[in-house]
Amino acid sequence: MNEKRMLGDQHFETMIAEESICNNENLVYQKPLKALYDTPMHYCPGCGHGVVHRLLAEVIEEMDILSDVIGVAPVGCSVLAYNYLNIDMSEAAHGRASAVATGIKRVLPEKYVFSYQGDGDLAAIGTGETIHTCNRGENILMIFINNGIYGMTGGQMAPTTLPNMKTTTSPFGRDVKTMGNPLKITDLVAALPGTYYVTRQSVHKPVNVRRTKKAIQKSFEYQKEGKGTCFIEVVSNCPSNWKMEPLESNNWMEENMFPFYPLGDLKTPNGKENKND
Ligand SMILES: Cc1ncc(C[n+]2csc(CCOP(=O)(O)OP(=O)(O)O)c2C)c(N)n1
Ligand code: SF4
Ligand SMILES: [Mg+2]
Repeated sequence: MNEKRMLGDQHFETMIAEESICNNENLVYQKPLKALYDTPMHYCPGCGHGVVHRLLAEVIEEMDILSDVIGVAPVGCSVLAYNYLNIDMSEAAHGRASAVATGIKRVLPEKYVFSYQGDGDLAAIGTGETIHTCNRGENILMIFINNGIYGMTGGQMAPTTLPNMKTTTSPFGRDVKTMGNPLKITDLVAALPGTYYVTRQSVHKPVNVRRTKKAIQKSFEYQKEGKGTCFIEVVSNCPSNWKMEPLESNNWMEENMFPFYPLGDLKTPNGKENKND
């Protein structure tokens, strides 16, 4: 008996159907395998970090700048970004990614340079570096993943944690009277003269994925023109430390994070603020 037939008719038919659609003419989507290693990522299911890595890889491949781009990884859940992106990358001490990126860009101005940081990294320990990099207008792209929490270290309160949001260090919810107000650092950097393009996006739905990809692409183009600092905040989730299923975390993010951190452009070259629909 034919070996495939032994698998059962239904399974055999599925295999035949898959074979007939998996060809180049029907290809609509595939991994950007030049810029992204073909390896599983360590991120928790549903986490936004992996999507942003993939978008970076897609843009880098499509712009054909694989050998011309240098990334700086943070300390945080995305500390291993260099294990996933097949480009030149450097690690930075906690909070210092934009300072390291500044140094790289100044020594190698012809390269496309980006830093990649979480909210604890960029808006807590790295606040000084962030503000001064943006104020100096360093010609780099800064990517900021805001999940409102210290993900890697077990879910402590971050500067971006929402009022009343529970974390391991605010178990009864963030009390702004004693713990301070959440820091909207993207609004701050948008007000600085050195930033050229500042936007806040997300990657939880296809339309948002496309907008974030476009923002990355535009930022690299502006960098080529020497325009100054481009800053992309991605409002993201942390299903594990929010203690939610992935879908639930995305719904929670829409209901709670987006009203506080509205999506859209905060600073554009034509001077207009564009809020997402
Ligand atoms: C100087 C220093 N202080 C503290 C730490 C501990 N630490 C590692 S990651 C992290 C927070 C990461 O949170 P975030 O930047 O929001 O990234 P996420 O994991 O949420 O993506 C902290 C406090 C460290 N590694 N080095
Ligand atoms: S702990 Fe949170 S931020 Fe870190 S990989 Fe898991 S879901 Fe993502
Ligand atoms: Mg975080």
